[in-house]
Amino acid sequence: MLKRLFAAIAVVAVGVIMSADLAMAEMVEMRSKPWQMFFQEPMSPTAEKVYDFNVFLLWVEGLITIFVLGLMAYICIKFNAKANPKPSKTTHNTVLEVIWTGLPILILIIIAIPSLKILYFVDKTQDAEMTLKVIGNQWYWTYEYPDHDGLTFDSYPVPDDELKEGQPRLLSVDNPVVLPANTNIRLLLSSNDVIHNWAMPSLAIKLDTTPGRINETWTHINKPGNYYGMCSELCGVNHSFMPIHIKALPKTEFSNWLAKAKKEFATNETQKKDAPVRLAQAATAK
Ligand SMILES: [Cu+2]
Repeated sequence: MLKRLFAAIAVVAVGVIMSADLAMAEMVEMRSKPWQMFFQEPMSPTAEKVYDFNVFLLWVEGLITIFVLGLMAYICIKFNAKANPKPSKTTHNTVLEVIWTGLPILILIIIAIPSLKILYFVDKTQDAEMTLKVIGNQWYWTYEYPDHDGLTFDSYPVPDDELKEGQPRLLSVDNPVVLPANTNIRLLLSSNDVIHNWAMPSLAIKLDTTPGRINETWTHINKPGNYYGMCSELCGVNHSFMPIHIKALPKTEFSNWLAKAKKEFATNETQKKDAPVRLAQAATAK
């Protein structure tokens, strides 16, 4: 009897550990890795298109480079002074000139068509299920959820000496912006002071936040996880201390978070308002 009970407890324990493991495994972590040479894995429909377009461009560039290199090698060998002591005096060749003008135009058109297609795709919000407002400040981000009782909070970087286990340096923030995965999200970007840029490589978002105007784009995060990015417009002394951390949760967990966040940020006094000051001191002390 006791043996059976122990066995049952063991099975349950293993199950709990495995399910916790699974839950952990389901959260992807998107940021650049040491010695990474290529794009981060694309995690939104936009990022997939941008990734594929980049691969296509690399092929075009590669072929052009090989072609030009081949031509130069051919000329160097065939027409050097030794091999070709009596140079030709030819100055014009209509067919050649039409080809070397027409071919680059054709290549540019071939590149422009898919490029414009992606630009329109990125610009148009497809049946947005929710809206997130991103506001740049010197030097932190403010996030607003206009569809959810105007929930709003600030997101400050975590100073080096306060980093917890597993938090990446210069990418971690006190309040990550939490978003639902697999949801069409309209993004409205603006700024309170100078031009910042809200950039998230794995979602292929990189858009200026400009004071006095609203820039719009959208995203659809394919998988729950932690997504890291940073301000990508030189915006002042603490420009490099404006990380962006998106925590993408499954939809049900997102609504749980919303309920909690509405209470937590109701007074909005939990903010560490002195974080930027401490960062500024650290920056000038170095
Ligand atoms: Cu900035």
